[in-house]
Amino acid sequence: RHHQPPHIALFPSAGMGHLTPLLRLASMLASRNCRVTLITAQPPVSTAEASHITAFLAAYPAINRLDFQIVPYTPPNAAAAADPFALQFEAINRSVHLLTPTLSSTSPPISAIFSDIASAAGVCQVADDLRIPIYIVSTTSARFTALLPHIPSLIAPGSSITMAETSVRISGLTPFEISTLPPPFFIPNHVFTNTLVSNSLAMKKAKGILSNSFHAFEPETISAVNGGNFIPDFPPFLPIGPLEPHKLELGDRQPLPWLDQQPPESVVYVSFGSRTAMSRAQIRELRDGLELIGRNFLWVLKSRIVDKEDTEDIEELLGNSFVQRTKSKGMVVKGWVNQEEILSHPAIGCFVSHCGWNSVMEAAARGIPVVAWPQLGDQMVNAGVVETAGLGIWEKGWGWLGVKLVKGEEIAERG
Ligand code: BUP
Repeated sequence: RHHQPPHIALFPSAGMGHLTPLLRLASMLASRNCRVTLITAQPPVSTAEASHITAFLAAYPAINRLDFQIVPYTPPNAAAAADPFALQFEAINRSVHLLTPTLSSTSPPISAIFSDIASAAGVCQVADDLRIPIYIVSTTSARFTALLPHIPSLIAPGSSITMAETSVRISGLTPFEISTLPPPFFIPNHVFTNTLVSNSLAMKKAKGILSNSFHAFEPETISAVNGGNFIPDFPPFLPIGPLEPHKLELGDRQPLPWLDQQPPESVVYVSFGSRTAMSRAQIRELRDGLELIGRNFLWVLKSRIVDKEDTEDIEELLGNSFVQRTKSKGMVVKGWVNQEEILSHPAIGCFVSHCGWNSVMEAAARGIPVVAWPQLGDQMVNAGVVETAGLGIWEKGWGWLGVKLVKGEEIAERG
């Protein structure tokens, strides 16, 4: 009997931290005898997402593209409007049911949907309507993923979070310090938390949770989640990381010839991911810290959350004299670089990272030591994982983005 290859539809949510693992999975499935349809929410938040989707589909012509127009979401709460990515998560979740008719008429029929965890609630409904299995792709650490199904009860009145305990206990896991949990958990009705709650409730309906992590990196969590005593009927947790890189050559290539001229393991690579914008004052302290440390550095500088608004040039942000003084020691770039290629370069000695989970796995895959400086969301929990796994160090006193100005001297002490 002739078997049709499975037809997998993948649904990434907003932001490069979400698109990247889903594109990697799409390329892995396409190279393993699957038909693949990539569903892309339009319009995306950032230019980086738009250009990666276009380049990816050009590099993998066998993958089908299914564009999906979403209805924008305006939150009732003005503070929540600050993060365009969180708004897009919510907008996607609210619009995604509109996909059902399109997906039900796809030929050959869709065999399963792989959904980003950030859109799991909406996509789960679509999978239910189509009577096909859903696999949830976790875009964060196994440890943060293990926290997710507990969030609805954690933020309920009278729970340990609201009773001002210092830590949260979950069976089989090292307690979570409350100070390391995302600050929006403590703001009632915050859009980030609301989206997370509905997505976490969808987790039990998945056939499996695919994770970009691996057993040796998070043994405690992975054993606990799959051990049978975690949550009744919790789906299998499938650690398949670090995900294989896809073949896209996007990004500013100027760091590479410069790296070629640096001694092995001499360069500190500094990047806080695609959606962290430090204040001007913090950027200047980091600049002073790097100069005091005196090591070679490669710094990917961002001053706005969304890339298309990030128009100030390097000299405006750092001052002309810094750029001149450090010409022989360092390189500062604005705009997209190919981080995987940079981390694979022998000149890289360590990575000052916000601990976005893709960055952590890219460093782990290459054994690059990490200096963790988490800024937002899941990143403190991820930084704890980095420390426990022995990949890096974390100065906890530096706190969340914008809460405290970390002085250049303090940064230099870590050098
Ligand atoms: Br910036 C930047 N080049 O210039 P994370 C990022 N990346 O290749 P984030 C580049 O984007 P969330 C650049 O290698 C990683 O694969 C990087 O994902 C790549 O952090 C990805 O590390 C960024 O998870 O997302 O962007 O803050 O907060 O959603 O984890």
